[in-house]
Amino acid sequence: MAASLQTIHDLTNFTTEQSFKINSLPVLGAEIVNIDLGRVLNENDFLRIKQALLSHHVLVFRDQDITPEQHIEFSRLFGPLQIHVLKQFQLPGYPEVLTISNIKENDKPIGLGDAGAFWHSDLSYKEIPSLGSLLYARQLPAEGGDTHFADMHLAWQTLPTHLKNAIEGKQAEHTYIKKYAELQARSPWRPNLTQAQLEEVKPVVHPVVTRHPETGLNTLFVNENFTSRIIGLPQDESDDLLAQLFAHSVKPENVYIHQWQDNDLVFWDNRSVIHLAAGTPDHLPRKLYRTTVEGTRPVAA
Ligand SMILES: O=C(O)CCC(=O)C(=O)O
Repeated sequence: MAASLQTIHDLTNFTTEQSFKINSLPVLGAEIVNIDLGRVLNENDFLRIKQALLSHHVLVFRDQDITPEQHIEFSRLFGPLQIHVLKQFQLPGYPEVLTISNIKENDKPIGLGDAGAFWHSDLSYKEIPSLGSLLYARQLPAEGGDTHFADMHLAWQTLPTHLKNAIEGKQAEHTYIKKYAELQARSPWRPNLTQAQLEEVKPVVHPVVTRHPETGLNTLFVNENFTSRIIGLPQDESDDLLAQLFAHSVKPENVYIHQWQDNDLVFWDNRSVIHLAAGTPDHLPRKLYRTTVEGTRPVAA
């Protein structure tokens, strides 16, 4: 991961270890209890968290009481942070923090309320997609608002042979604007993208099957929100193949459903999972803050 161990060592050499527990969740993911992410982390604690992320792909830190500065500081231990193209939804004063919320103030949305309406891996539409995202619950609805996570290593492992053969050696285009018009039709408050924003999110091409840079595991690296076509196939064949890959990826046996608790901070590995915001009734306020850690250029398996 990007933060050098020396930096971590310098930061944490003299802090005491925290005695947190890591409990596996069903299908994928782990819950971490008895840790305070607001404290400077001891090097051993950092390494345990990093290893847990690689093993479980989704980490649920319970009962966090942290400031935006602490959220950013913890996130930065894993690499530089990426700034979302919709800058109007930054937490004021903190460009690294994207507000995800259905709340409106003076008739204006304070956050990206429909983020995650389609399955995706964050920033797969960038040349350098995200290593992971850290989403911190600040206000939760009484019902709804779950986030679903699908294991894309398992998706690859269980892919039928004819589909594995169909995608062997293939690359796919990812574009931020694939579903943008559809999202604008559902959420009329979604701003039109400026020319400068469009320049920031030009289509990119990534391998369909990638190798996780740290574990070496193969991953199916396509998602409904951003993957627009398989290079070299006619569009109808590509649409049909992608539809089969999307449907396979999110079979219930591949999916962990996170039901948020107050003050959860969830850290997921965008190289291992895709995720979906299952939806919140409009009248129930929901607000979360997200940081996004930069990864590396995806490499073919
Ligand atoms: O709000 C959620 O549950 C998930 C948001 C999401 O998909 C994202 O931040 O990429």
